[in-house]
Amino acid sequence: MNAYVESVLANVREKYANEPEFVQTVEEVFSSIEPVVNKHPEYEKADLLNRMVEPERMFSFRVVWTDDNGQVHTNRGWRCQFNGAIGPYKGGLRFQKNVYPGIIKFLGFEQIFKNSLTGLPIGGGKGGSDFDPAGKSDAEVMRFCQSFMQALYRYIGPDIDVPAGDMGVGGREIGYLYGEYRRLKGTFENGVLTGKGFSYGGSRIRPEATGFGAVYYLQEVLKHEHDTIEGKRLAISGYGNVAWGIMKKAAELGAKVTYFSGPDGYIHDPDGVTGEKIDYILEMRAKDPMHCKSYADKFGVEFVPNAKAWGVKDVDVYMPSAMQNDVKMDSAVKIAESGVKYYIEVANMPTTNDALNYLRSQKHIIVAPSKAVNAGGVGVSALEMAQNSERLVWTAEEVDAQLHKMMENIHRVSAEAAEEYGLGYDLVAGANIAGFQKVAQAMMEQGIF
Ligand code: 2IT
Repeated sequence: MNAYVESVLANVREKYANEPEFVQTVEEVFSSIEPVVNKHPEYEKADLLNRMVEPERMFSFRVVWTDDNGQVHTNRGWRCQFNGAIGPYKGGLRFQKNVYPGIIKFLGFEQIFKNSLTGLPIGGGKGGSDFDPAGKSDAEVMRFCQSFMQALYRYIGPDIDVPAGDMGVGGREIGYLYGEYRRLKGTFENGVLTGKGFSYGGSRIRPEATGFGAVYYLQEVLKHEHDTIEGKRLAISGYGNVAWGIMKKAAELGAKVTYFSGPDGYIHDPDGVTGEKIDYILEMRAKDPMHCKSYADKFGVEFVPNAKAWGVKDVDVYMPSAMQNDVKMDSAVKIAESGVKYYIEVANMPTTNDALNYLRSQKHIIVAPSKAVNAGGVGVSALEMAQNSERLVWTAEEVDAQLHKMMENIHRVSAEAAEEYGLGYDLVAGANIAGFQKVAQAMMEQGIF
């Protein structure tokens, strides 16, 4: 181990012992970039790595809202402006009961390297709240979003920090957030948020972008292996927006999602989620984000309660697409034993570090990291920003073509970075190295701060 990297990791482990998800992502990224640090001794003198793990700015705020019965509630909100070296801070907002600074920081740290990989000028940021959207009425969500934006609006802007959605924040929430921003600022600065509705500056393909991008990335991996997507059976987790995009693009390209899951268990649909079933996914998600069993009832397929599909053998690709630390060591062992060749991470940090390293050590498995695979989402967000600043609207075909090119590039630069450092076809290390190099160079060139 490089002594400088080792000392930074020790520092992070000690200082942030109460933020385990953040420690986990720093360990994951920095274990890959050792060869780069070996090659650049000047990084230590500039203390580049300790600077990188400290957000440029992070703040918390009070979010007070009134429910439909007149009861007042107080939640916490955060925004982490992690690294702005290559562009305005960019990253989603997560509204979920379990959100605390460790979650915001892990997501923000991942976002730095992911955004760098897109090749577009966006820095890394993330935000959110411990607000629990479950069971809230539209009016309650609106009041919450308005209050959230009242606290945040002074600190964001199209050239400052551009939030978007993440778990618990979709088109509806972005609409309320943007409405409040516009009302408070008195300007039509729609480049301040992405994931907007099309009627007020949203981009075509943004709702599909993360899922579509993941499938385009998968195609690049398959191409590398002289294989094709045609006929491939995919086991994914989750049934949210990202899962929906994967289902749609997979079906379009002659592949199919045969397993997916929710918090209540998993669905096995051997015919694949296609046609009207894809539309039903959206409907089911909007109605009940906690249960997917109704899909099995409606379409007469198997539902296995309280279980995940990790380890099933009748698939070709695994794509964890639900949430962080979804795949732990026990699942990783089952995945390896299943004989499936492709393990393509989609959700942010879906694999614990021990499980990820175990899978990477299996010769018969190709592992692709989420920060590359899911980068199409934020990549199209950057295209939305470009359209907003141009005051233009691009067609779905134009956006999709750019997304496709972006994913090819991300795969290529990752593979090349790994190759350059003698690591073979290591997409995990390659993505970390490629993402890191650009940010490191920008920070070195901009002086010490
Ligand atoms: O994790 C992510 O990349 C996102 N939630 C999307 C961020 C964005 O700014 O579109």
